[in-house]
Amino acid sequence: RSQLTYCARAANHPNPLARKLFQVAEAKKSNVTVSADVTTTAELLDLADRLGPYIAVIKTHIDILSDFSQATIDGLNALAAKHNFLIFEDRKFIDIGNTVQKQYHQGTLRISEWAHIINCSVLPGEGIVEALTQTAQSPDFPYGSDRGLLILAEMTSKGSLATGSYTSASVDYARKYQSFVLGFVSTRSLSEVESTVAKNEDEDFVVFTTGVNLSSKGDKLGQQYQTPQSAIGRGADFIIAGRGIYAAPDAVEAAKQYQQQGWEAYMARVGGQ
Ligand code: UP6
Repeated sequence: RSQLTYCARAANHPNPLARKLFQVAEAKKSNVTVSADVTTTAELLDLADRLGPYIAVIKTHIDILSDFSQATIDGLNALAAKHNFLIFEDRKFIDIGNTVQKQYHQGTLRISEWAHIINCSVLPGEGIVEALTQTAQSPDFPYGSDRGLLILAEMTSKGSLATGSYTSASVDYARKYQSFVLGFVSTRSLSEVESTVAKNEDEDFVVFTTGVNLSSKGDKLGQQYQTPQSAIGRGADFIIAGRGIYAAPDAVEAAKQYQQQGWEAYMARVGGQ
């Protein structure tokens, strides 16, 4: 887990999008990613606008919207600019390289056009990371270094099989494709996980942790929660909360509460610098 401030990490990180992430966190004093798992464009844009001031990143599942259209993209882009947050599409790509390239950069959802951050599973092997990196770094990809990938290295659901050699391979590929891989979706820092690829002295992967909730320990479908304090103590740089925020009686109040607790836990981790 990093003991450095977002400010220091923003100053030193070789990846421009990672720098931007840390700058946004610092500027807004927020490490909250809201998982806006609502099913209409109107609800998504309403949440993004109301919670925008308190979050660093909005995480979407764009394929659960019943009415996705150009208006969804335009609305998200406008709100990201208005409130200075980044957009993370939690599509969890998991297929052969040739397929994921099309899912990312073509198709109905046009994910590359509006999502700063995407994620993938390494179940298919190294090729998936190689393929997404290749697309993002091809000369005719118009979004340049404003795009990045997180590797889904662990999962929060009960009985998750994303452990052991799967998690180690996630670290291997993150190290190998550092130019496009920002870091991980994981429940903790993975810097001490055994890997076949040597650790670079100054590597600084960004850790996003899902399954953060202040008032629940889990749901009836196997989700398992930890608190912001616990997640950040274990190495999360950004805490991801869905129902804990959007399903709270007052989503804005909840977002402020996660923001405050997330920030205090971060301050404690960096020693109040
Ligand atoms: N998510 C997890 N666990 C993982 C990976 N992703 O919960 O291991 C995603 C879910 C959902 C969000 O797809 O969008 O994070 C969690 O929502 P919740 O806070 O409402 O449980």
